[in-house]
Amino acid sequence: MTADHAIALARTYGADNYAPLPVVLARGEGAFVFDTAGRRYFDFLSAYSAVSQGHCHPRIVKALVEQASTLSLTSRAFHNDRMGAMLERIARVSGYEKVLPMNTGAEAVETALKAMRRWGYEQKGVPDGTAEILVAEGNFHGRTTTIVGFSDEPDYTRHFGPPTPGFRLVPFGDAAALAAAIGPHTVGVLLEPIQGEGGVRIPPDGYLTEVRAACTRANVLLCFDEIQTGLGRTGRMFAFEHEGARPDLLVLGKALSGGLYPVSCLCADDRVMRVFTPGSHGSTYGGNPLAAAVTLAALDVLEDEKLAERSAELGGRALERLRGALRGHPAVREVRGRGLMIAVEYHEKIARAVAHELCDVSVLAKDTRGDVIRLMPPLVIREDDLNAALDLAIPVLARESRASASGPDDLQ
Ligand code: IF1
Repeated sequence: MTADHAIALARTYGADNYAPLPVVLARGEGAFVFDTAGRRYFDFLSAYSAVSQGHCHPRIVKALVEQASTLSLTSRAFHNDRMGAMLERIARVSGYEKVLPMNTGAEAVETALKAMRRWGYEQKGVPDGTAEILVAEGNFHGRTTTIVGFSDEPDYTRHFGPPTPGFRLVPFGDAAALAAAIGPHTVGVLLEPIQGEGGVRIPPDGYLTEVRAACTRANVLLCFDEIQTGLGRTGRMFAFEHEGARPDLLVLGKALSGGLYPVSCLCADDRVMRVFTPGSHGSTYGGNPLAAAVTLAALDVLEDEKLAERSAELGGRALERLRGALRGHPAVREVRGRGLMIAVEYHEKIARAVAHELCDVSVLAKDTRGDVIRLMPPLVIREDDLNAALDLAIPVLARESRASASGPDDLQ
């Protein structure tokens, strides 16, 4: 299939809810993807960090293929012989007593919201129907009606109302403002430890610790959405480890399956997870044997290949190189990052144009919020490949003049 034909089919039969770069990918291997003409690109998005283990990792592919021809789906009406091992493994890796498996990130976030509300009514004693959950300005937690209802990004929310009540926005990165917003009906706080879509916004040092302390003081549950930051992306297994601020609920997705299958989950200790009783929550595909086999292999790869450590080392060196190359550049506001989650922020909304130009030099990266370019290669990338990609990307990132954003605005 030619690229033009593939794009024409998507335009003709697809909903118009994305504005992708004009590249049609047909194959992936490790840190590389290849288009329909066989041209090789560095993948510097990693499917928003879902492909941290690299494209088509042989160990994960093997687990998928073997399990697919053995047993794929039973539903939770019956036990299956693979789910338990997955739950045990996630519990060990995360350090929580209990794990509730779902499929997409948004579903796992919804699971966390339901858990916090029930805990609020049944454990904290908040009057039924009045629970409030605090969320951060600039948040991104998925696309369901409830979740977009508390987003402050008009592209995500416009005309999808009325919003689900019971959520209140507080400024991101301001622990005092968050503590002050906690009221008698507050049952939980939901945050990304580093905001991904918000532009790789890293909160000030001490923020996570102070938020943790404020929640403990007020008997409010703290939930971190580590769907994007988790599983090694920021140089630790979880971003909350940078401050030792262990949340009461932890939401994981994306790299949990290394990009081979949608797998997400909620992790929590029993005092929270026990709010779920038979019939109160579920999913046809959640916890299926295929997901379990893939997740076990994806976590094997993460641990055996020490991907969190790689992320810290390679990310630290890449950040230093980018800072050196872009320091003092008139168009660049800031270069920031944790591990291999790196962003270049410009003064103006030129990031979409930069993404197009990076694509031209065979580096696939993604703009967000108009002024930020994210650089997030798979954590398995070899150091010489990372340097080769930076050799290509830096002259583009540092280009002195360019017409402002070409093409439509960033709509993911
Ligand atoms: C899209 C962004 C990234 C997430 C966090 C939950 C979810 C996501 C922290 C929902 C998903 C994705 C979804 C994708 C674009 C993307 C994204 F730019 F929109 F914000 F990664 F940065 N929590 N993020 O980042 O997970 O239900 O999608 O499995 O096009 O919506 P999901």
